[in-house]
Amino acid sequence: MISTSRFIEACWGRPHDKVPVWFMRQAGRYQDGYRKLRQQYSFLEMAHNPDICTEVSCRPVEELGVDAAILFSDIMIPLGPMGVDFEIREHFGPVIAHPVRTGRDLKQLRVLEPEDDLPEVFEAIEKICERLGAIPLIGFAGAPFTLASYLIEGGPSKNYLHTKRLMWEQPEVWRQLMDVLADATVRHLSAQVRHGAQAVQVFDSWIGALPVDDYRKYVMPSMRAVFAKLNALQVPTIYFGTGTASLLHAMKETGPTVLGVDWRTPIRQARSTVGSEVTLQGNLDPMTLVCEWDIVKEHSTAILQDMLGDPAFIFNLGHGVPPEAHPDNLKRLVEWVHQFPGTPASQ
Ligand code: 1CP
Repeated sequence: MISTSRFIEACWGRPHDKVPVWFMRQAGRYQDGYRKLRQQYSFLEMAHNPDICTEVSCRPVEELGVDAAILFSDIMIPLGPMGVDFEIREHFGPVIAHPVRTGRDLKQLRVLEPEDDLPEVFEAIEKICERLGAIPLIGFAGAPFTLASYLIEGGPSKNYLHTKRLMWEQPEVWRQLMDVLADATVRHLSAQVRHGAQAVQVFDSWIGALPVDDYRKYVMPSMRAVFAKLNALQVPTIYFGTGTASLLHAMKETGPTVLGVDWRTPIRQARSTVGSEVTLQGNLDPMTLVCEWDIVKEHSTAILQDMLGDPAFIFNLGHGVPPEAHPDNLKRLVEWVHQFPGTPASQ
């Protein structure tokens, strides 16, 4: 398929008209429409209902004019059919009934069969793609480390005590867990691509908890395997994490098409760290969105100027849209980003 999307072109570092933009967590509680739906349904009810999922995934494209949609789902969703009993608690996050801490716990996880286990997700993807027309849909999944951190800790964590303990004290169990989760990530994303997703993002949100030597030893092998398999699908692959200043080079070595950068690392510094062969995505501080427009403009302009003329750049936030963000700021930001050319005028 020949794509004319500026988002896809920028993923491949090819010329395009304007700087593409989308926002992590662009569907969510900052939107009136989302809040209204959430009064009627739980998060999981919404994510498992193809019509609601389609509506919530498409609205940001229609309301904000972003260049890509992201599937409304969660990194935890594939873990349900793999045998993990969890809930999503409001204002908190995922809570796992029986955390995975031993080789025996691990044996209870079963292989994900995406289309059999989660048919509603793939029905939603087909509906979203039909409604979006030329705007691409980004599929996503959690990365093995970040999924493992929820499974092992039993929920959100600050210090990743149990995760690091298992990783260091039971390296063989850790390796098996990484393999099981990497396999699920690849299966889930491959199925999303089969049903129409035109790019995939792997969220390793909490990978910044690791120093680079541990990343290389305990995580990198599984990430290399993930991207080797995903890249064979011939859609752009995006790898995102937070707190990654010292990890960016190693993350790049795992082979994604695009590297997501959080707001703590200046984007020009990220570029000089990783070289020119990978597209960068980022990295406005999400907290600017709760401020007056001038603040959003000032911070976004600095990023856009740093990346001016770089065809391998996608504008995004450094992490997800906060629930307190002003929707107007997001709308104006899309218009502002679109005033910047995607490649130098001379090309
Ligand atoms: O645009 C979108 O909203 C896309 C949908 C999306 C995505 C990409 C959701 C909906 N979750 C995710 C991925 C996700 N889930 C990540 C990676 C991205 C990131 O770092 O933000 C992570 C870490 C989770 C786990 C999770 N699920 C959390 C974070 C908890 C923690 O450890 O701090 C939370 C709060 C959830 C629930 C959730 N997922 C999504 C939404 C809109 C919500 C809130 C549910 C609600 O409405 O109450």
